[in-house]
Amino acid sequence: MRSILVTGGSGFIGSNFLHFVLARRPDWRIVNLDSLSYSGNRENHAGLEGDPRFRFVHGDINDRALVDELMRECEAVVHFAAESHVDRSILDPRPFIETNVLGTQTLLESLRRAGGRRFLHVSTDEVYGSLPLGDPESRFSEETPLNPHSPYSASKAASDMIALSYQHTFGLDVLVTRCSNNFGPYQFPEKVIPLFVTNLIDGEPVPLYGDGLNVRDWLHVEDHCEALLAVLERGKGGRVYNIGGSNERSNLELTHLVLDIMGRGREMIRPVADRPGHDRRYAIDARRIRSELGWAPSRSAWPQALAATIQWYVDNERWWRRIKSGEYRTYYALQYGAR
Ligand code: NAD
Ligand code: TDX
Repeated sequence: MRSILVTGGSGFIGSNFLHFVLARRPDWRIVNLDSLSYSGNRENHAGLEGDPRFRFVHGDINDRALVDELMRECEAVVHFAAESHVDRSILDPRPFIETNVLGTQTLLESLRRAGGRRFLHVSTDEVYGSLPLGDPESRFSEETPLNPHSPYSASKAASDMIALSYQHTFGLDVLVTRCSNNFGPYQFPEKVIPLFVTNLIDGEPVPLYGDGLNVRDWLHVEDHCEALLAVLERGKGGRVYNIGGSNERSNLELTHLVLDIMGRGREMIRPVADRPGHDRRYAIDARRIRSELGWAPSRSAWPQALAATIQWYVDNERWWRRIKSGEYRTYYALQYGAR
């Protein structure tokens, strides 16, 4: 039996990873350490709570004593825990430094003391910065220099480099993955797809930033989970792996598709002031993970995969309505009220 420590497993991608792995590796045990910040939700893994292979620990990755204790029990760490929303990092960068930078270093230090464990650091394409719209062939490779622009991506780039420095200096078995934008079930409804879908269910307009021409490369969360499992099991220590869907869409194209699938008209678009420092385009060159580990996305094709995700939010209204009725309202007023 393999024993894995997952951090941030109560969030969007982490909770999908728990379900994905326990369904495919019946002899694995997973401990999920999560502080249940605004985006962490125990309901995301309620179906696993009675499973003897799963344990939830409510705690912070900056709690060194707790981390040391959990580290002793496991053979590998998959590190998702983070402050993950660019817009929140513009409102208040501090928690991003505390969790993404200091929290990651706390885990690495504990790993260094324990020795002999694999550490998979889950990162993002945003660390590479932004690509121009006029050069559609340009992509981020693993050799592209890091050039982050938001407090969020700067904190993730810092944590990537600290993780790799522990590999280089102390010889730890560290891997870094950098993935493009994910979509799928259990995504916190302040990220663009669940925000737009749930607004439309409520008959509310969708706030589109700037000219809507910013491009993102959309990957289904289960394709991301499959890539992470491949890297965890077969990746080469010390390596960075890009993960992407080759599914580039402008925000305007995405918005039109969501409106069409939901049978709503273009009048539901509310153009709002742009995000400060808004990165123009992300696009991933995923040739390394394809050739070394044989991974390729199989669940991300649009419009079917987007329609299935929209249907999940239609079918799981209770899940998102509880979130949207809480602290979320204060955030929404602050973020969009005067825009
Ligand atoms: P999320 O915000 O949905 O989940 C983050 C989780 O981390 C939450 O459960 C939260 O409670 C937990 N957490 C936050 N601070 C913590 C702390 N100090 N201690 C313990 N737990 C803490 O985020 P997500 O979208 O699932 O992203 C997960 C990871 O994947 C992040 O590292 C993010 O940078 C990366 N990533 C996300 C995307 C994407 O499109 N969402 C793409 C590429 C990479
Ligand atoms: O209300 C909105 N209107 C809008 O036009 C929101 C919330 C977003 N947008 C635009 C901004 C982006 O160009 O949609 C695009 C996607 O925005 P987000 O969902 O906030 O994601 P993004 O900023 O691209 O970052 C996401 O992908 C990379 C995740 O949140 C990160 O954690 C991940 O690293």
